[in-house]
Amino acid sequence: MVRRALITGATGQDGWYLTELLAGLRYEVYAFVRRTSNPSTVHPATHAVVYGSMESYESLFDAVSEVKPDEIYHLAAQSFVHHSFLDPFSTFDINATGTLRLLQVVKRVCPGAKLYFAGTSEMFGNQPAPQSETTPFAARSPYGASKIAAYEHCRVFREAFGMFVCNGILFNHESPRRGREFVTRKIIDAARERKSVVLGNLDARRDWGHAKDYVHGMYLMMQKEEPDDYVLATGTSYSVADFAAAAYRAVGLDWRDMVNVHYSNMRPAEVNVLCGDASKARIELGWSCPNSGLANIIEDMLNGTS
Ligand code: F7E
Repeated sequence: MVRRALITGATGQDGWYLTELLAGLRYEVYAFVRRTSNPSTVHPATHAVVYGSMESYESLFDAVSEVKPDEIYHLAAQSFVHHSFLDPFSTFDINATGTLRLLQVVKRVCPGAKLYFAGTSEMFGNQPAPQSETTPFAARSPYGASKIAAYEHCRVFREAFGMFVCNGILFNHESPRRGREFVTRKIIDAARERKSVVLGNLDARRDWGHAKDYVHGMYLMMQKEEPDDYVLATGTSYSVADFAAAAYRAVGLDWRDMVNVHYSNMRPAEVNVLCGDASKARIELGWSCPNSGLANIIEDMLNGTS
């Protein structure tokens, strides 16, 4: 029997690598995308595109009814933290209410399907590192708050209705397909062109992994008999300044000559240090992150090889 996977947010970085992985495992992959999406961002291994948006219950209902997926990977989100301060309403509608719409559709149409929810380390806010599945949430942005609301609904549907819903709590993960608004891509694009870059907070520390490793973790979570929550992280954090220094060094430049700071890139509230403990995923899923060293991520992003 061919397994069918439906991916919301299929046009993003993770959707690309997940489609590649699942199609390679002989899944029929269905991409749930907005009509306004650029067709070139849909992976060519996609079996079919179904149009809709997280804001529309009806479009979700139609998509899930048509595809009847075995596995649903719910990656769609307004994922840019900075933007969430400027537009908290659409962030909440897409990320929190959108997830609730999907949960309700799955409950009605195919309650036996497995569902993966893309939770995030932003839910931890400034809780002391290392953060794990037992660390309490304390969001610092409308984005983080919207993801906590979605996460809680996933947990409630799992407990109340016995649905198979996994929550991945993923720390930052990057690749050549990372969106241009995120700091790693911004630095890499500038370094590749040997140009200077204007950034915000250089002291923030992030636990950066490679998206390829993280989509594999999503898949592993969905192969378990019982749904659960898992942190995916490398366990090492670097500052934004560290990342800039390493990226410019890789092209033979000194970051101190190339990086300027402007307050417009600062956030009203910052998450200072994210560094995850992924022991549970390593032990229970056999997950590892071989592509995730900082040097490898920078090389891969500079060369745009994958
Ligand atoms: O910022 C600082 C910024 O926008 C990283 C999303 O995938 O990962 C991502 O969220 C850090 C922050 O990612 C600039 O203040 C300095 O401390 O690349 P970012 P993020 O906010 O960590 C989590 C896990 C998600 O779930 C999100 O969806 O870098 N920073 N200067 C800057 N950030 C940006 N974007 N631009 C700057 O100029």
